[in-house]
Amino acid sequence: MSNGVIQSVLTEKRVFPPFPGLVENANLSGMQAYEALCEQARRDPDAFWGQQARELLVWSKPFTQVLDASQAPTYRWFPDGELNLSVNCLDKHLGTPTADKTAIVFEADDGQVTRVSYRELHARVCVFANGLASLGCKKGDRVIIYLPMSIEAIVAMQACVRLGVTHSVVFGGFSSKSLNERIVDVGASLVITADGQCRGGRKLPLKPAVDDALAMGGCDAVRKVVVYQRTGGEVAWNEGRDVWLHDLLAGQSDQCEPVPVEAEHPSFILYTSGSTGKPKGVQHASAGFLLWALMTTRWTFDIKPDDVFWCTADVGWITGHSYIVYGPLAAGATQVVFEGVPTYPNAGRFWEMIQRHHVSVFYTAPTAIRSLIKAAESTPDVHPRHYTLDSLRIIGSVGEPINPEAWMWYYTQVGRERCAVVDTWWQTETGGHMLTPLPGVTPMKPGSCAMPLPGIEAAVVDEHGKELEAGHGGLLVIKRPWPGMIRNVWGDPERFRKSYFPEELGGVYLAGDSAQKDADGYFWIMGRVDDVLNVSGHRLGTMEVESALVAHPLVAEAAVVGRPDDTTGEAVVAFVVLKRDVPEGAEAVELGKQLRDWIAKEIGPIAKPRDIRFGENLPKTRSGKIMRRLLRTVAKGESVTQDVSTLENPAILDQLSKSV
Ligand code: 6R9
Repeated sequence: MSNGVIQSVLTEKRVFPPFPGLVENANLSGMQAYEALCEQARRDPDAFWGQQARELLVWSKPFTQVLDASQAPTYRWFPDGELNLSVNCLDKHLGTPTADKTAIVFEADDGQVTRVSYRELHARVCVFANGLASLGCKKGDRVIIYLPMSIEAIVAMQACVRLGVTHSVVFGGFSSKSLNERIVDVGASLVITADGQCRGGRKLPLKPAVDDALAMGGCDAVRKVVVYQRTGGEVAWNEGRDVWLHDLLAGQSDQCEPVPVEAEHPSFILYTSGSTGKPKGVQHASAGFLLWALMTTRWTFDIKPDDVFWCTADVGWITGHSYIVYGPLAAGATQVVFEGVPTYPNAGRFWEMIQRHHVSVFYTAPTAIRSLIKAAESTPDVHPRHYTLDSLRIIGSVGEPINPEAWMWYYTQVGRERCAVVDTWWQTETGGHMLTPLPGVTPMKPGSCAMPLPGIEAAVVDEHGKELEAGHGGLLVIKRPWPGMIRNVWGDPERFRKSYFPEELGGVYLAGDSAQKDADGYFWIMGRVDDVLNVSGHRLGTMEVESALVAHPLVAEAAVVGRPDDTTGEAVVAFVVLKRDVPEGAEAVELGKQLRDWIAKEIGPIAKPRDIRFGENLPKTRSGKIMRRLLRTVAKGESVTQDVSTLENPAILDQLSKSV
């Protein structure tokens, strides 16, 4: 994957100018306006961010200082201001025409559609917040949300921030073990979950994972488990601890006084993989996060009152936080929220939904695009050409590099050569888009995420922090703080500093991606520089998978690497040494299956290795370091041409080249 992208920097010559119709009416219109804004932000950052924060956010106590850098790299934005995020997403629309506009068009897995206006959503959030308050939830508490895609999930998150409660959403695909670790790490006092979820025509249980997670220990702070009834399936019930959501909400008032919080109050903690075995709890602030989510929603998606926006992400990921729960609501947009999967009842589901709901701004991931390309090739009936996609004007991509071929298909087959393609580069830690083309500004190059947004100073540097010239690959860094940035790794300020502001780079934010700039100033992302894989747009630490593997009673040692994959970007390949002889034939297949299921249980199904290779050892240097570079070559099925003279045990490579 990353190789494909590097290649494309050298060969990709196509440039598509922005469409005059989009430029004319854009919220940020024309290259000149963009450059002027960039210049303004560079010249006087405080004035720039201060003005945005005053104009775009509603404050209960106005701030007098824009940036406090005295404790850098812990930057504090608008530190003496106070506000409430749910007021900024909901109450602020109540006295305006937006109040009766549709906020959410929810389409369930089975196709059933529910619409909620801003006024109704506000009432539902108040009822939910009152329910949480009746269970003793208050400002400063942490609540875990483990829910399927639903209106309830959005309401639950908004209800938390209404009370000043810090939410931590755990994606429904994570295992009970992962859930337990997050509950323990945040010190949650409450868990909100559902009996189950509906995906691809099936009903899958969810609550048993919560029951298991709580039984694993360390969760003594959890007083209650609130359960949303979605599937109506049987659930085990813990009297005194478990509460049905409908019982909790019955009779609650639809008015709830919002709790003002300091600008820097942690709005949420979201876990993401890093280069060690333990995921990092990325802590975001309140004001700065919302400001950046809103600014980027307006710029990148060019949201207008009559747009219908659809971001296909799950609220369990940062994309769902910034571009479902916060940005679009603060912008007063109408948005589609989808419960199901892109391939059910068939792989035309996305196109059919765009047609049905007249979606004008669509935002999805390259992995989805690539799998729908494949589907359209094998089953021509689900090709986007069979659907009316005239409503589209902007189509976006996020999560991993989009290869130029997939970009071209998206642009021609979905966008019909009249939509802006916004390839947005950003991270859980950045809170919102950082590098992206803008629909009314930027000529598009397939495979490039173009240029930084105004206020963002991005650069490519070497390992000493020296800025590199165009055409040279290096580390992607952000040179100045911005309001949406990560504030801390929850409970671990040391890790925060070390991971993101390493001393040798001189105080800039280290993204962990490699990139290069071309002669026109366009950025091309080449992939991660750390031991983080990107599988279907999901971050996965190789160490995380390795720790899980060696936790299995039969496993002595394991090394995990990524292999480029046409559909998922990267696939997990695990090299495993057992505490017994190397298995062969049917036994190896059976053990491989056991280990895959084990990983699904330890981390979640997304982390399951595609390929497991057994060997009696791993290739190691004489000093005992595992040679991952060689394993990556072996994983690709290529023959090893690298120098293996430092290898303790070269013969092992042959053994490991055979898949089971
Ligand atoms: C939003 C999100 C972040 C990592 C990031 C990078 C990769 C995301 C990308 C992209 C190339 C893009 N990434 N968007 N790479 N082009 N447009 O995905 O957050 O889950 O934290 O992942 O994803 O490697 O560092 P997160």
